[in-house]
Amino acid sequence: MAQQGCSEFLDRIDERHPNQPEYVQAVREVVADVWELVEQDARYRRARVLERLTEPDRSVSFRVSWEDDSGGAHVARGYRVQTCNALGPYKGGLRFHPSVNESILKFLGFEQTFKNSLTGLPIGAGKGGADFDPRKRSDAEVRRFCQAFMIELLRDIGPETDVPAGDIGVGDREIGYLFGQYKRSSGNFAGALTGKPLAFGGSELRSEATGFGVVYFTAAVLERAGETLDGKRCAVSGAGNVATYCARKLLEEGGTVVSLSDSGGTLAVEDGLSNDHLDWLGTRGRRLHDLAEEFGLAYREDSKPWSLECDLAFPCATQNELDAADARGLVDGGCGWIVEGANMPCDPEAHEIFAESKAVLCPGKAANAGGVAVSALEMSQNASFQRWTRKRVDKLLRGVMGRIHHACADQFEDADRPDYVRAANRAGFIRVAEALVAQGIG
Ligand code: NDP
Ligand code: 2IT
Repeated sequence: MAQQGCSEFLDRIDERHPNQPEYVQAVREVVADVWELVEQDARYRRARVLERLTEPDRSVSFRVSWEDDSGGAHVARGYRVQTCNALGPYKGGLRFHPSVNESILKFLGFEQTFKNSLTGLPIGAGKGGADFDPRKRSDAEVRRFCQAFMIELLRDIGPETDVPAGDIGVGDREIGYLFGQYKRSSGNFAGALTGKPLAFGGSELRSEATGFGVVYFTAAVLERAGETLDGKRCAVSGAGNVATYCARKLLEEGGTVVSLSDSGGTLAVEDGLSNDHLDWLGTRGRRLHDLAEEFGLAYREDSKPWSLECDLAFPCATQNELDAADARGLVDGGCGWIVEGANMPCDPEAHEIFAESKAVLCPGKAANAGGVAVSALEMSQNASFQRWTRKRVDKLLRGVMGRIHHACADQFEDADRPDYVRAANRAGFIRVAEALVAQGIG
């Protein structure tokens, strides 16, 4: 009966969200793990908690017209999905990438609901962005795009309503331009965005927070298994914000980072990357193949890092980047832990392969929550006109990642076979479900 109810619910999700495969994938993964909680609690069923969580509160899309350096006009599509504000103001990043569409933003907002709940901080969930590609544009073009985007987004955000931040293609530079336009148009110097540069309202460690948090979470997982990162071989994908700060912290903890990657291929470094490599890459616009050329390293075009020998794998690029063949390669090669720095990087078939193996999969909604957690700390600092030290923010970040690990461990049904995916889904769901019940139907 329970199974039938669950599959009928998922059939309705398919019908209500046609042509939105990423969204349906994210919902299926969570619903499978929390269905039993809903079955067991009449309050959740009466309040239609699952139906409400799977329908975003509000979703807007808007035209963004902007001008390139030669005076040519362009039209992009911008979005903001306000997923759920049961726990606090809508909170989540903006993504600028040509692949952006409503399905991807709805999936990211849905994941964000459970992630933000797991942090224990007062933040709801949302996601936004545009199908604009900043990688191919000059600095002036990026600035004009950000200004045009913010003029449209402005009416929907604010420090107590919805607080966007960065994601793929949106870093310090873009947040700076977006904030400048928000401030000019609204007349308010308010914390309506996080990830701001330190000079004007940003928090210490926000840039590093997601990657560092991934490693703090990993250290807790390994500690529980009686292990440490020291001497472990770590394959990392991506070469952006999350991947590079994850790699930095892995080096600090004694790990050997055997790869980074981007949409063109993989930088494979048998003896491990060094801080010098990461320093060189840190300069805006530098690419992995240039790094390979500069230091005489191997860049393998059109390949992923998952065939490299490793103890841990850190997919930190994008959704569904790791498929069944990759998962099989990792498991057969003896990889023991897969820690998701990106959102939903492992596809459903990869999940099945990991579940049937001894490998432990740590889901993004737990492992990569450090970024949004420090965003929430930035909101606190802005609201109280304070600026905290790096040491204080780092201590708070470590505390949040440790508590997320505890919240997961409390949910394990078989302590010898920790299922972090199920545990994170359930722990994240309970807090937000209780809030929805307590706040009444609406
Ligand atoms: P960045 O834009 O800084 O970097 C993205 C990296 O991933 C680039 O190296 C990019 O390569 C690569 N990449 C992007 N799309 C693809 C693709 N389709 N195939 C292969 N490689 C790709 O983004 P972030 O590091 O901020 O984000 C990475 C992931 O982490 C995303 O899933 C994001 O949602 C998630 N995340 C980010 C947080 C943050 O605070 N920034 C917080 C939590 C999660 P190329 O340059 O060649 O496109
Ligand atoms: O996916 C994510 O958690 C982010 N992109 C960060 C969101 C935020 O509001 O800091």
